[in-house]
Amino acid sequence: MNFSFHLSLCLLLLHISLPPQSVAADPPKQTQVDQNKDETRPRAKGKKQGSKIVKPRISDTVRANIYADNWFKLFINGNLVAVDSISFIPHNVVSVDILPEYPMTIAVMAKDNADKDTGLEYDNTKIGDGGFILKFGDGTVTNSTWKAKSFFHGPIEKDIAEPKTTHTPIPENWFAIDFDDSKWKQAVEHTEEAVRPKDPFYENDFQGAAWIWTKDLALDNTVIFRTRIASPPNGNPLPRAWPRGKIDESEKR
Ligand SMILES: [Ca+2]
Ligand SMILES: [Ca+2]
Repeated sequence: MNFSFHLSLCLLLLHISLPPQSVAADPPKQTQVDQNKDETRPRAKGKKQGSKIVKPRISDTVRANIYADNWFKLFINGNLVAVDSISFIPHNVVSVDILPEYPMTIAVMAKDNADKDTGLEYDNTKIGDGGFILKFGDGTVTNSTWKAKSFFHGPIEKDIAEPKTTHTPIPENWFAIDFDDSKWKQAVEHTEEAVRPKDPFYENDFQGAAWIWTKDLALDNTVIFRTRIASPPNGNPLPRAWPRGKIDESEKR
């Protein structure tokens, strides 16, 4: 056996000893990894796919029915949730889905239709009156347990001939969870006859809710209401702590 024959034999044996699949062994494994990373695949219903995150569904929301004479904006736990889509007239009901979280601090700014300088409406010819009512699907309703404070009053002593008004500065954080409303008075309940709601009120569920304002339905024109709901008033169990995210509507970022 000469040297060159010996070298050829060794190379042949080395080639035979290499597993033929070793060169092409990676692609099937890579394909498997890619499948596991594919977030676009439809996931089996009701199964967690390697994640313990449970997201809320629309069936976890409740309906909020809100009517203001004449306008409102509403915050829940510091987040802007609903704004009356119609400025003053005609009167309307705003119905939105909300994802309740407890404790739930509700803060509402409500405005009667009133000129800022005279407190009058309809080209300074009339004194209008306010009113606010709300019902959530979890049983939350407006009543005299809410706090209420007026920030715009007039025309003072109903003087239409020479109307004067008072404006109280509105605190910047009036809608915050930790805002101190402990010195505010309770809201005052008013009768349906006094508020005289328009048709949309009767087409929506407000059963069990009371009309609220300050004691002066006619002359207090901008009123802020606040309340804190510890748990679902209808007795439902507390919802789990859903992942929610947070919208910053302040345009600060
Ligand atoms: Ca008024
Ligand atoms: Ca009004």
